[in-house]
Amino acid sequence: MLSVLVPFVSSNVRQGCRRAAILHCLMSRWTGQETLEQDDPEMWALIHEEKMRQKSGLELIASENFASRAVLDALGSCLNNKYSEGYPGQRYYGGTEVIDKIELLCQKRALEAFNLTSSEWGVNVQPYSGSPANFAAYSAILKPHDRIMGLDLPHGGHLTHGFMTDTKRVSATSIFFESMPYRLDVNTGLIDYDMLYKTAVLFRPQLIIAGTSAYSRLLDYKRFREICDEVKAVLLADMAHISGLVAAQVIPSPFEYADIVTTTTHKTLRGGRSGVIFFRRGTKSVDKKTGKPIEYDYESRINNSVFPSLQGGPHNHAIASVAVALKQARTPEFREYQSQVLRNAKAMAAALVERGYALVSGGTDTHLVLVDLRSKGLDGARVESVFNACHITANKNACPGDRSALNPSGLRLGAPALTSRQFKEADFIKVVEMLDRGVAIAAEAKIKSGSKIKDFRDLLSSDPDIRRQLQDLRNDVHNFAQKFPMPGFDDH
Ligand code: DSN
Repeated sequence: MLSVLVPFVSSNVRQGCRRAAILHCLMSRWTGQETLEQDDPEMWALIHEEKMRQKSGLELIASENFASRAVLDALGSCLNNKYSEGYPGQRYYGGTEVIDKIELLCQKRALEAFNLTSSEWGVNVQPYSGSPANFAAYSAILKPHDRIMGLDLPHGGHLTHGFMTDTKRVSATSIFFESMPYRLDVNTGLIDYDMLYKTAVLFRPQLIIAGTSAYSRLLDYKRFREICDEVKAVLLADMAHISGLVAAQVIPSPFEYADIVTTTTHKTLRGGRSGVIFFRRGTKSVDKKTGKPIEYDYESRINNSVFPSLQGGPHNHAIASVAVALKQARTPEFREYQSQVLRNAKAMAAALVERGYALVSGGTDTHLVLVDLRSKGLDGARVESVFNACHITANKNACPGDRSALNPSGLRLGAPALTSRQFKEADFIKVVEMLDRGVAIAAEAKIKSGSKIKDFRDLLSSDPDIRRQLQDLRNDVHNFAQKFPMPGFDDH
């Protein structure tokens, strides 16, 4: 039919017209109603591949989870289309009536999920994730070069808590503020609060962060508060890893003691990827001389810090997905899920100890365990590589005493994601059996490959016997994992 349209023109022009006509024809057929599979089969195939990876593997990354279909529906909704810089009632864009309702609903649910009253706490639900939330909170209440203290990254802290090495200020937190870490007592694997106190008295920080990324024990928020009061520091609790456990009230809450609380929303809380900042509001204290109330002044500072200081348009689809997760967080099913996360983590810890593994702090009170592989003559990087080859996903992690973050001794294992797939204690014991097989393969491969990690990785794909063992374990992992349902997926 196209050739009928251009029968009398020269060959070059005819070819050009033909191309344009085909293009036009293709473009005019595109309506925006095409499915992803029709519109972009390449991307569809990659997403499908990732979906199969998630379903057929064992997901043990402590900071990951499987969001519900409702959360994914909100994330993939038309809210992605809307700009709404500003806050409810004060936007820089038109057409934000519905967005205002969504953000206010998310704020209300955030307070309800943690049993907070709006007279004592306010909340900002716009941070794009946990790192921006932390930086927004710091820059709201600190001046450049003010002093902060956070748990050192190799001891279980987070990059944004001020990480720096001997030679480099790695995190922006350590570039823009002066950072002094506190650490674990290496003998117990527990936070050394006495040393934190002594250092804080000398360093006089304006802010102390109570938060962790790879610490399996409960935080003593009361002790943090006492230290902060002693040195007149603000106490910021970063509950990113544990916010689902806190919402379910299965571990202690930081809200009784903290001034500011930040969190991501996609870890134990199981929402979309986003961040939240809670801040105290109302009366802080009474002036002893004048008897007048002294009010908290965090609200406008934090709101201004998030927008317009650091961010532009809020991710409304993410905010809606967080609101959905916060509604779920008030259900009995969610509380039962979080209790099961704790039971599963404990079962995993006990099974590991039974098989002779050393755990930092000896066990767990939370959703994760930190395995110190030094007693097995191994390291996190080698074991992580073997696990990857068998579709067991976990991450290498520094242990107290480690010198290298790229080749650390530890392995962090978390229970939240598999618990969302209905794994129970007995299933985690089976998981540990498979982890142990992986570690045995890593030990054998290390003996065969020598001291270089590159040789170790090469050997995993070149040594026939190791390859066979990896294949056997991978098959067992697949057969086991596929039996369990996947929240949010069509084909379970
Ligand atoms: N990257 C996250 C974690 O794995 O702990 C923290 O942001």
